[in-house]
Amino acid sequence: MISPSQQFAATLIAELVSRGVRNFYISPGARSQALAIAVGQLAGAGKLSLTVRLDERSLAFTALGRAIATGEPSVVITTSGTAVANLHPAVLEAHHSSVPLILLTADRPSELRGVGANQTTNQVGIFANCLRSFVDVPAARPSSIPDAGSLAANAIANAMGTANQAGPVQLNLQFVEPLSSSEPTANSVLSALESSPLASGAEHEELLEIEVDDHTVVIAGADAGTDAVRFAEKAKLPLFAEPSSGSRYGSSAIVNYQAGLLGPLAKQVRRVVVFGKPTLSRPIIALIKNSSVYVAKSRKHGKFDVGHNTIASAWQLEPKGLASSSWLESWKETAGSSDARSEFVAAVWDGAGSVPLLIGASNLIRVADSSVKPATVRAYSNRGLSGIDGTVATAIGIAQAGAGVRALIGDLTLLHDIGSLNLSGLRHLNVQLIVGNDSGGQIFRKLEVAKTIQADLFKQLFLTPQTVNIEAAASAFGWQYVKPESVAELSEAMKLDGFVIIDYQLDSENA
Ligand SMILES: Cc1ncc(C[n+]2csc(CCOP(=O)(O)OP(=O)(O)O)c2C)c(N)n1
Repeated sequence: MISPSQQFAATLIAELVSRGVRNFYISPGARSQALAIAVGQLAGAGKLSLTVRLDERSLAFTALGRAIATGEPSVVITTSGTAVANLHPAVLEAHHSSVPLILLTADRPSELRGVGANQTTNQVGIFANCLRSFVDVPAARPSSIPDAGSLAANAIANAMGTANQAGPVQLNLQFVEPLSSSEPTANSVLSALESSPLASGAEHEELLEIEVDDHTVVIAGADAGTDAVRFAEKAKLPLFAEPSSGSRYGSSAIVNYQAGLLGPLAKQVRRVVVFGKPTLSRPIIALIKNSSVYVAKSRKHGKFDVGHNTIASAWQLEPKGLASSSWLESWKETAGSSDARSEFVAAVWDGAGSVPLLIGASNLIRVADSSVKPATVRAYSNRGLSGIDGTVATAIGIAQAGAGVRALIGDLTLLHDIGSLNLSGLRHLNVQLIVGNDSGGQIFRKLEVAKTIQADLFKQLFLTPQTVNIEAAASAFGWQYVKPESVAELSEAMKLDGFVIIDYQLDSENA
């Protein structure tokens, strides 16, 4: 017997695959069983890459990491109810940093909403304004089967941003009994479809010339990429590039621009040209607010304008004029900062080689920002919302793209996503979690409140020190565990293969 549910699910998955989508992620559940059977069949035939994870929050962040590293949409499949809600953090991050995700959320038929049916909530609008597109798809029935081809084509186009910015899309798929059947197989449906390459995102020709002089600097925030480097080098301008900008290399990059901004040089800046999304330092935001601002629109982060003072923006910027070499040299005179933390971060950054580096959202990315040398490191960071959640899972997804990963994270960031250490359903990967372990959120020591409230209250409310036995956790989840005592031992540990936690002790009093 053929169930309409299976026929629809097999066709939808086959349509996505025939249009070049390869990376599928699923958590177990009953309502989504037809989709599970279809992806399982195509995975068995080598037509797609399938990852099964128990926890939907881990699942979605793993899918996000894969999509960040590949630029291709990841498909995330869940059952109904709270399973869907668990996708929310990753969906928000994908929305704010334009990562293509296609969510296939199984649901009960609409007539069961609001009447107390088991595992049934209103999944329509659950992600509110975070989606590029949403369709509440009625259940397939013998009399009517939804058009899977156009649903798949539109989902891919909207996720990839062929008309707009990339981001998450949701197909909320209602299913009625019988929820699955052995026929038709997704393989037989796929073999009858023509295959086409994945649609790519929109290309923008818009170009703007910006006059530059000895009062101009270039700021490269998250995902600024090579454009910022090209602009700065062509005009001989100082380049202030965050570690996850993809621009912290070349002859224009300034290591400790933050220190420079605290001195007299800052007063000479009148014009800034911004690429990507700068988020790491207050001096940079202050500089942007006090200058004439020109912005390169970013495929990932759109038009950055935190100071509401952008004079002009375009997709491509070209410098008009040239700064004198003394302007650039004067910025290079500020040395990078150096202490135990920056030595630790430098060892990870300098040893990155061709392995991608994911930097967690906390103190260590700021240490990197003020100290690491210009180098072509493939660095990533979830700067859409700068959450400390889902970082282990994001790292695993990046590793799945093929080149392994190292994640530089704080101890609370590890604990927040400890469930993602669960390796069941994952193949062998090279994933190193390099934990700067200073027992708590040392980033908060930089807040004004650290000086204004009692020390023990500050510790209880902000630092939130932890005493988890990370070695035992590593062993419970089947990860290797190493505890280097020096930077030299850390560099040795970074040569290990497989799933490894590197627990590096840092001072908890002097962050
Ligand atoms: C999901 C989420 N919750 C809370 C925060 C606020 N927050 C920012 S940094 C931080 C502490 C991070 O501590 P840790 O990972 O140990 O890094 P450290 O600052 O010590 O280097 C917290 C709770 C956040 N960014 N994301």
